Amino acid sequence: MAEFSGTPAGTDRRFAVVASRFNEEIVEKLVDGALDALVRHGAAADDIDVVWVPGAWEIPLAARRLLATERYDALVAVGAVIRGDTPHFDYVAGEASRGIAQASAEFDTPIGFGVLTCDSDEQARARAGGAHGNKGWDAALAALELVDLFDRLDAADES
Ligand code: INI
Repeated sequence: MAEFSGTPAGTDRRFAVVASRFNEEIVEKLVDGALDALVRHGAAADDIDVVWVPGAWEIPLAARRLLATERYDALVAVGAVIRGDTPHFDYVAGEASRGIAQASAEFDTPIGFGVLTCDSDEQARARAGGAHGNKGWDAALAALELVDLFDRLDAADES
């Protein structure tokens, strides 16, 4: 039996953090968390790009653009969709998550999912460096782990 898992290792790998400006104060904290995770796990600052888009709706298209360049080993998507009084939330949150998953599958490249979908500002703050941690950090860690896991699977395939 062979067992595989990745360890978060960012050395000599290139990343982009795609961040949406809507609810910017919260998203900035997610970006900080993602960058911290990448750098602490060996990624060089010069190997990380941060790309801002207006809202979470725009993240999938920007992610596809970035992946099409083949410059990145993984992306980290961060944003904050917060429920309001209309069904708008459902469309933005649903399409952002679906689009990010599709881009990841189509380009066969990990995209850490750090887009908050919350009922309130309070819930979002708790997940952007508050009581529930930082989902930007978590998303970056997941992306780092998958990149390494796929490298190991490729190496096993070649041997
Ligand atoms: N975008 C977000 O990232 N978060 C939200 O909470 C949000 N709300 O609530 O409307 C939001 N809307 C903007 C959307 O992402 C697009 O930028 C906009 O519709 C223009 O295409």
